[in-house]
Amino acid sequence: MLRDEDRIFTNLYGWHDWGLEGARKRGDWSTTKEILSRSPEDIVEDVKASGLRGRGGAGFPTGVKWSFMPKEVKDKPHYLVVNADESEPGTCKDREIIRNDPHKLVEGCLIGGYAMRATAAFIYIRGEFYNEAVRLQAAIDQAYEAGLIGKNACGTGYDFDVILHRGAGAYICGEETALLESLEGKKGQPRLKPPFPAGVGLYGCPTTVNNVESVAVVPEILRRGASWFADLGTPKNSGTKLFCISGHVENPCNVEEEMGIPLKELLEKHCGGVIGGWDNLLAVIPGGSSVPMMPKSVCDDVIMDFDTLRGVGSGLGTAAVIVLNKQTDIVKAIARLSYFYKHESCGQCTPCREGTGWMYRVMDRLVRGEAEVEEIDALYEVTKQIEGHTICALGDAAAWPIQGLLRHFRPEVERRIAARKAGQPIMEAAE
Ligand code: L3W
Ligand code: SF4
Repeated sequence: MLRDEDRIFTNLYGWHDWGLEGARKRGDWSTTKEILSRSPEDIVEDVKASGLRGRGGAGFPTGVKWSFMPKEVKDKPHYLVVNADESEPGTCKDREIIRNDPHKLVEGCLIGGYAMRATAAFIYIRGEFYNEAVRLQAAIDQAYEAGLIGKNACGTGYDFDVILHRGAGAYICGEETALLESLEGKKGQPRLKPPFPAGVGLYGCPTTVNNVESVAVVPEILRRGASWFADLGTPKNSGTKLFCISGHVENPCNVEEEMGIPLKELLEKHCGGVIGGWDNLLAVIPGGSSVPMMPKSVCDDVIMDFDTLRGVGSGLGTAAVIVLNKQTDIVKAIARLSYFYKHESCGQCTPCREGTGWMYRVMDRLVRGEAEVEEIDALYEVTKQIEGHTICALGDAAAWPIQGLLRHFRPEVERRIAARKAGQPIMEAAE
């Protein structure tokens, strides 16, 4: 269990002042000038040593990503871009940081930007987060007024701007290169990678795109020391993590916990447990809708970190834990996700554009049992044809929930088809 003194987000629930004065009382913006007196390389090495892995879904080591940026500024400026387009179903953690602890993000932008020799940070915030955008802009304005950012930031001689940009409601703009296109004023469609943003990013300049939580924890890591963060969690999965727990638990919530906490402990300690008790659990989607679900048998002993969850065929993703109990219509739930991915596909590549629509139409029929058993194999085959064959990860994300359904709950899908043919009721909950 995470000790209170190791908690980074001490205002997660907004019980205290979000503004500069409150943030300073919680330790934000203290010793920032000293941190900026260190060399950029030194800061990057510390972030590497902390073991921090990206909190936006991929879990890529943050310090390593920063080290991909050119070591000198030549003909083009460097940029930091913060991905605040939080749209992954189930995910609502960056929203709370922005609402209640926006100065952690602004200070993180300054320090991260300095470490990558950037002239500015662009924060791309989900368009629907209107109130959060207002709050974040107010925090940015406070930081400018106090001389913490802008010209001669924190009295260091370093000039650094923070610019907030609102998105317009497309999930795909959370993909880092679609986000860059959108920021440039173009249609938000992913670019082919490589080149990665560190080589060719915003306006063709070296750019690093980081998630809100990844950036917001950096000041605390540098203040408390890389080894403090590295000692929390499990090997190669260090630190604390914000978990967003939704679905069939007594008390859905956001909570900061140590990486590697057992799933059962997470749900029972913070959420009052599964509705109907642990034995009433059907499955958990542990990392936002884009990762495959885990049946209860896996949930019993699993711990919550990137490598363990990948090892059991799922993923930590954004750590948005979606709990499904035995009263869930699991086929309908996955069909709803299929609709989401069909709706959000940018349409740029054929397997995703055509495949997401095709998968949704089959899933929609399977909910009612209106299919032939042979179509189950065809559906699985189509998911395999999409997986790994598209420009961005949305294709995989659309395929994986269906693969998870067919892997773990195929008997329920077959039962519906048989029930339909026999004229029996279809909508029974799966066992
Ligand atoms: C330079 C190389 N840079 C990798 C960088 C790359 C990116 C990061 C990770 O997608 C996943 C996705 C969602 N030289 C590099 C390099 N990089 N090799 O490292 O890259 P990648 O491709 O592994 O992931 P990604 O494109 O960032 C993120 C999944 O997370 N997801 C989360 C969705 C989250 C939201 C949200 O609301 N926050 O939508 C959940 O599972 O499906 O697979 O920066 O440039 N050689
Ligand atoms: Fe667009 Fe889908 Fe292709 Fe991604 S996989 S680029 S969302 S069509």
